Amino acid sequence: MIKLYGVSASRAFRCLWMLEELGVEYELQPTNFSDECKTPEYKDLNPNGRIPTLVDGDTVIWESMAINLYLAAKYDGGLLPTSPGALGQAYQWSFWGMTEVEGPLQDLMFHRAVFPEGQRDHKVADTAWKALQTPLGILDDRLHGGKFLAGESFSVGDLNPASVLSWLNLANADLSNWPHLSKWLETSLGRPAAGRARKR
Ligand SMILES: N[C@@H](CCC(=O)N[C@@H](CS)C(=O)NCC(=O)O)C(=O)O
Repeated sequence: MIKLYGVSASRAFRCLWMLEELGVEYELQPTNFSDECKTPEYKDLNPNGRIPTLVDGDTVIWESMAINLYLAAKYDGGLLPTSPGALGQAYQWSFWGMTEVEGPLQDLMFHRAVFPEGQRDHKVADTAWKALQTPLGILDDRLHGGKFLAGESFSVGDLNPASVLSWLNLANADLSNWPHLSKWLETSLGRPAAGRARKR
């Protein structure tokens, strides 16, 4: 059976969401991000010592976006775009989420909401919020012309970036400047599979 190592309050949420969308049988192997992912046994699977990691038979994959692209390709849930152009866009928005958004968004989330007040650096949060203006505007513009990012229906090309952008909610970010993004994010995160993943 497919095994996912991680906890839902982590980047493993992204893969739990995908597994729940696909409706495949899987086991969540609870693994925290402080010590349980640093053991030699775990590092045999993922030498980075980070969660999530997916084990599917002989296949071991780490990196949350890669896990989701693999799952969408292997299991038929209609979540992998079929045309090469739309597939390319699914990769594009997945990599964009990781390279253009995740870093500053993590800073924003930690320094605005997650860290206890005494450990927050408001300058870091302000710099991160400034850095996010351009990518968030780009996504909003893209969604002005359509509901989905890769093809004509919800796909891994939406799930991957939406799972990264879900941190905007944890950071209590005001999205009123980007109504198309805001609607897409709300609709994506409102999918029943995302709700089930949050409860794992
Ligand atoms: N790029 C990786 C990042 C994985 C990652 O940083 N996971 C965090 C938990 S959300 C972790 O394991 N942190 C432990 C550490 O960095 O020591 C992915 O998307 O899978």
